[in-house]
Amino acid sequence: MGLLTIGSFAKASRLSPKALRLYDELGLLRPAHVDPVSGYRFYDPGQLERALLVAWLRRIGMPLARIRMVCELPAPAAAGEVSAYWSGVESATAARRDLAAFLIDYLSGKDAAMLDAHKTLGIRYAVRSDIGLHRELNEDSAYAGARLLAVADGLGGHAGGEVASAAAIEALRPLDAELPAGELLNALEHAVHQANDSLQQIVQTDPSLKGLGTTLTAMLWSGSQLALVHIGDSRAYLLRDGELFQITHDHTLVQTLVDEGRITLEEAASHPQRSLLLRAIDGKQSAPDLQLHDAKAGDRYLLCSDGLYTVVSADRLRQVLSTVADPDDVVRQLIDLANQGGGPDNITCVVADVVEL
Ligand SMILES: [Mn+2]
Repeated sequence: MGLLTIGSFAKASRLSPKALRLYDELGLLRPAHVDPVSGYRFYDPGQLERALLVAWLRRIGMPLARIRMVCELPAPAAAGEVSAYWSGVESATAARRDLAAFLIDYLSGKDAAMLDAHKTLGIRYAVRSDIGLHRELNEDSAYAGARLLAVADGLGGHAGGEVASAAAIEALRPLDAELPAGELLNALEHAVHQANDSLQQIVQTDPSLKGLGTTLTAMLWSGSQLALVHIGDSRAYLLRDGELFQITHDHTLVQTLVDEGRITLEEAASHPQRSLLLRAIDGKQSAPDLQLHDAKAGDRYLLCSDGLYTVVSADRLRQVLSTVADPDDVVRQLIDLANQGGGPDNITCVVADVVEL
């Protein structure tokens, strides 16, 4: 079969000639031949598959630069890339859905009515961080105040981890103040960007710290609303009505493999690359997950670094969280459990009870 004109190829691929010209300019799909005199583009029928792939990827909203990358990959790797792109879309959509739900309530006047009803909600909290039994430094940092709770787990070694996690907490600290509920997510996102900027500056000032980074999982309260920001593999859990829910999603390679059905949770626990992070605040770019929740009296939240949950099972966490009343006792017992389990890593826990004052 001979070459197709751009018109016939457009018809066969259901892409417009205008789109085909754009893809050519972007290097996504070069014509098989361009007439040197007329400049007309001609396509090989064998290019149809790639054209369709480009069209499908466009339809799911993938940016052109990423499409170019996917097109160059062998099929299994391309499948993984599409899957990763789509989880990103879903988590961004979830954050927007929560914000939209909040705005609907807010604009319907529900929030004004609830403000009074919930003025009496507050939190009782405790925080504890422990070096564990095998590390020379504690690279975790944490914060707990009346409106802000945060855990950060630094990475990078050579004291870089400590510096990074402390910088993330420093960027958040000013948020522990009265904020309107509508500003919680913006404030958290802004603080993450500031943390990212300050890591960038730290590395510029001291290049030996290159490679430093930190996880961050933090919650901010206002009235009956609670906003959560999360990046990396520290976690937030909610204990409600005796059940324990993990409300953050680990940004790790193994979690992605589990999500894609390639390995089981049990295999993830012993995977050689189980600590490999796909996202962190590292001074380059930071794309945190953001969520909004309704606070309810009786809820208990746990924020922790991976030094806790890799050693202490979810069952055991639930048991302690649901039977020990005082947050101070809870964090102490959880850290003891992690150390009894070998304490391979730094362990940091923040526990907060939502209470009627
Ligand atoms: Mn850790």
